[in-house]
Parts: sequence; structure tokens; C-alpha cells
Amino acid sequence: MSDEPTYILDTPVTDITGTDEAQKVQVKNAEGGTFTLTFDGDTTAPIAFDATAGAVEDALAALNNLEADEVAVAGTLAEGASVTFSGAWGDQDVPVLTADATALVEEDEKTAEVVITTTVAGAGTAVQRGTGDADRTGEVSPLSGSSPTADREANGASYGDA
Ligand SMILES: [Ca+2]
Ligand SMILES: [Ca+2]
Repeated sequence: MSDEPTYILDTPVTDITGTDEAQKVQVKNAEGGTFTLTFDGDTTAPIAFDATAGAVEDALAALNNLEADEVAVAGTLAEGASVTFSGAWGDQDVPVLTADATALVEEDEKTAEVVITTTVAGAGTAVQRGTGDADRTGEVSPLSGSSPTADREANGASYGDA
């Protein structure tokens, strides 16, 4: 018998796939200039305040820690461009982008800024299913993103050795 704790859900869980993280990047109050984005310690080349989604995607894909098939950008910076992580960065909680907005040109004496929000929190693929027993293989539960204890509280499931 395994020494690993066994995780038991009373309520079958049907959402067994992971979730790719999405973050929104919005440029506010700018009429010119550039900004940079930093992902997990790596910073892009300057990006125009009104760059297209494709240009933002290219800037991110040029980072050492992101590849072209791992990041997709859609929408406009003015309305809020959606940045979705996949591939090696998919199905997990990824670091939030940060921005340097100091090279933006402000509009109408309002402070130009880059606002980044996580719109879809990434999460891993679930490893415990249904009402039966299953080995708990990860410290962090993909169901809640925190712990099996939190899952139990959220789902009314039981947890213990079997
Ligand atoms: Ca790259
Ligand atoms: Ca995240």
C-alpha cells in the first residue's frame, strides 16, 4: 500500500482538463511612446502604445522564456488585449506580466499607464476523479489551485487514507 495519502471526492468532478491562463493588457491615457512587458524576469523590447496584437505577440515570443506557440495575443491594447499562455506554459498558474509605462506619452495630462489583470487563472490537469480512490500525486490540487483540503471544503468531499 502506498504511503501517499488517498484523496476521495464524494462528488464526481467532470472538469478534468487544465486551464490555460489569460491576462489582459490595457494601455490607458497614452497618445504615443512605448512600454515594455516583463514575464518571469525577462523583459521585451519596447512595444508601441498602439501596437497590434500580432506585434505584442511577437515581442513576447521573442523572450527567452516564451516561444511563439506558447503565447497568443488578441484584441487591442486600447480596449485591453488578451494574452493567453499555452504549451509549456499551459495548464498552470503562470506569473502575471508586469509593465514599464514610463516611456509612454500621456494624453490630456492624464497619467499614461499599462493595466494588467488576470482574466483566467491557469490551473493544472486534475489527477483525482469521481467517487473512487486515487493516489494524490501533487502537493497543489488542480481543482482549487491550493490544496486538497480546500477542495474538500469547496466540494464537500472527504479526504483520508483508504
Ligand atoms: Ca522566445
Ligand atoms: Ca497567474
